[in-house]
Amino acid sequence: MLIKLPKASDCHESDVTPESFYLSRRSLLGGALAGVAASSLPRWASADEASRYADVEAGRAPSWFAEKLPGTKWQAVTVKDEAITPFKDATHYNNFYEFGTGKGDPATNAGSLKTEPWSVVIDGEVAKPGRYALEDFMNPYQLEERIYRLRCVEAWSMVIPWIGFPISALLKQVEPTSKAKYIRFETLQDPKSMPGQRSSFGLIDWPYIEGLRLDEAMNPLAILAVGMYGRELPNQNGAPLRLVVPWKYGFKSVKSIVRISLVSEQPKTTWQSIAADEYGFYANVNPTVDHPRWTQARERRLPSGLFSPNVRETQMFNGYSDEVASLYTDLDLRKNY
Ligand SMILES: Nc1nc2c(c(=O)[nH]1)N[C@H]1C(S)=C(S)[C@@H](COP(=O)(O)O)O[C@H]1N2
Ligand SMILES: [Mo]
Repeated sequence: MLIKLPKASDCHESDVTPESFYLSRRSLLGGALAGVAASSLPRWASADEASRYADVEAGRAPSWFAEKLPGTKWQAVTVKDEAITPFKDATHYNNFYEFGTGKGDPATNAGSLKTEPWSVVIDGEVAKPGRYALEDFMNPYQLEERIYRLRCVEAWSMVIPWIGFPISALLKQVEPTSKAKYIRFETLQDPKSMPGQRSSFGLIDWPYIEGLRLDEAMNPLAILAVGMYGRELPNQNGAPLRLVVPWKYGFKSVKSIVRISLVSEQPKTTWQSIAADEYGFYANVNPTVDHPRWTQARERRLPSGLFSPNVRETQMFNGYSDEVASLYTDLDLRKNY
């Protein structure tokens, strides 16, 4: 069992957070910051949250987020015995082609993304369609911290402490009709703020589209995230709202979502449209089915350098078999990659 569903008795932050990335609340409040005027603290919801992870750059949280954050169910799901990737790596080694194809481009360019105000459209096969301001959209949900592995199809991986809520809770709110079989997610399309969408060499037909089967979306591990490392999402990580499905390759986890549609047919996803023989709809992490250009048997766990590549074996469903394998018993995973 690699996921620890915590009982109060066995939930220790040190289980998932290596010493170097963890400052105890007591040492922070009693030590370095004691006597510092509250107004000079970074804009955290509270000093408590600032102490969860070290070296986290403070952002400008929207007020709805700051108000919700203290009620977060911390470490609702964790990864045992694996270090959390430093914030710096998780925010400076990104794929977000709307801001360029280089790994550093999103960190450099995503400042132009305007995340407030933000609205989300819910449409298609639902009893309650609508367009919601993000703060209203988020109103029904309690935030949970979910510490998940993220495995990119390019064979690198990280461990990221997301903050979000299960998609199953959203589906309960919007009430899919009996015709709804899939859920489709659409990223913002705004060439003015997204330089990658202005590029004339682009092979991508914007906006970026992803999708899940409805039963996959209902799985308790599938979340919509609004934060990470105890703060709101940085723009380069898909602010203000993104999908996180940890048993699938990273490209399924679509960023900066503006539209969520319940549909009866399997949506055509961005990467399928680019190269259907390389990127399938399911995209479950699978060490036994190689990508044409790279093996999926192993991965580089970031931070990874020339002299310490930090290579590890890739696990079936990225280590989440116990939770998700039952979704695929009727599927040939070689054909449905
Ligand atoms: N809209 C959009 N979403 C996207 C991408 C993208 O280019 N555009 N890249 C995907 C890929 S390939 C990966 S690996 C993850 C990376 O998420 P991270 O940068 O937060 O680690 O985002 C995914 N979501
Ligand atoms: Mo990826």
